[in-house]
Amino acid sequence: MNDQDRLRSIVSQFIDKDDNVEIKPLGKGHINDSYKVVSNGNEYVLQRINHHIFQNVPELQNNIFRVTSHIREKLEEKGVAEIDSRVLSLVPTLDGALYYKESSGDYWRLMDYIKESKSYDEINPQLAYRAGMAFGEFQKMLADLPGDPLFETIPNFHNIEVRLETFRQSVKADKAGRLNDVAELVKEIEERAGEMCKPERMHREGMLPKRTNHCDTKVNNILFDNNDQVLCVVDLDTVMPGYVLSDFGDFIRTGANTGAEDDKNLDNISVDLAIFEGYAKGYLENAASFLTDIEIEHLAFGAKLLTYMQMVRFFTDYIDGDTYYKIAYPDHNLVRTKAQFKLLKSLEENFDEMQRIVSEAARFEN
Ligand code: GN1
Ligand code: MG
Repeated sequence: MNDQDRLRSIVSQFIDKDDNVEIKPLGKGHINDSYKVVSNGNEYVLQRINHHIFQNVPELQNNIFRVTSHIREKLEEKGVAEIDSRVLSLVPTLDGALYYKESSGDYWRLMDYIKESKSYDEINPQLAYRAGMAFGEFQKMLADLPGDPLFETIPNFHNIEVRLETFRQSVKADKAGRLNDVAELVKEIEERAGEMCKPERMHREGMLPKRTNHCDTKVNNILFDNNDQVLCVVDLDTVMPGYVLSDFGDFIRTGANTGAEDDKNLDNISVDLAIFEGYAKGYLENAASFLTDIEIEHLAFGAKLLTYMQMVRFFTDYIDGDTYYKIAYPDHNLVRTKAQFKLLKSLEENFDEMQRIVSEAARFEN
């Protein structure tokens, strides 16, 4: 069976068979494979879920179902128009399941495609403000999710202590024999390790709560409409308990970088403070009412932490021989590591100003 036939047969598990169905690759995710499907005038997103990374697909899909159903209810209560563009909808299989397991062992899911939507890899301060409002609202809507806490789809996903432990094991093993040329970067990581573990210490001391977080607040996980208004937040694989500073930080890491996540030209990379400010204002407009002072005081720190964490994660994958992230060329993970490090240094240089911006924005909201 060729690839198209295989994809068609998968799609036909979810919707009635259509000989004219169109299926094309979509998006830039580093983990799952996505396709756009057009059938009988309807548009969908088909995804192969990376089950090496998300090892419990039934629980993963159950999380997404709970989160999207809850958000849908909130939007209905508020009388929001065009709800289908404001929250993701899973399309079940014809048997009523939330995913399809192929005989090869691969897992697939289908969702409605959100019409007339677009995402950005680069934004301006106004869009950052709107994105901040959207992620603030997302956390707010999920604050009263009924039932058990969400399943941790990747255990310790944003736990930097655990990430550093894994990193140190990889350095020790040096499986791909790549360490010789990169010893300086190992040193840079270790020099900052104590500072970066602060949130985990604060959590143990009862000073920093966990809330329902998105945990992948990349700038391109927000969909905008043709008028550049936010439609909805997508990529819900990692919605789970976490520190709000993580969600804040991951947006800044991706949305307020003047360069690309994997920019080869390090001169392109620095923090854009106007975007930082736009996001902080939008986020606090919706979130200041439920955050503690300690959480607000650590939002800017979250930008440093998430950039550092991403550097550690890309670097670990480089040292391991590229087993986690999709790569486009052999030293892609090293290029990504260096790019994150450059951004981290810029965040360190601008940290006082970032703190000032956050406290100013919070004062305005209180
Ligand atoms: C991965 O697949 P994507 O692009 O949504 C990763 C994130 C990283 C990001 C780095 C499950 O996200 O945690 O921050 O790459 N997702 C997972 O760009 O590891
Ligand atoms: Mg993701």
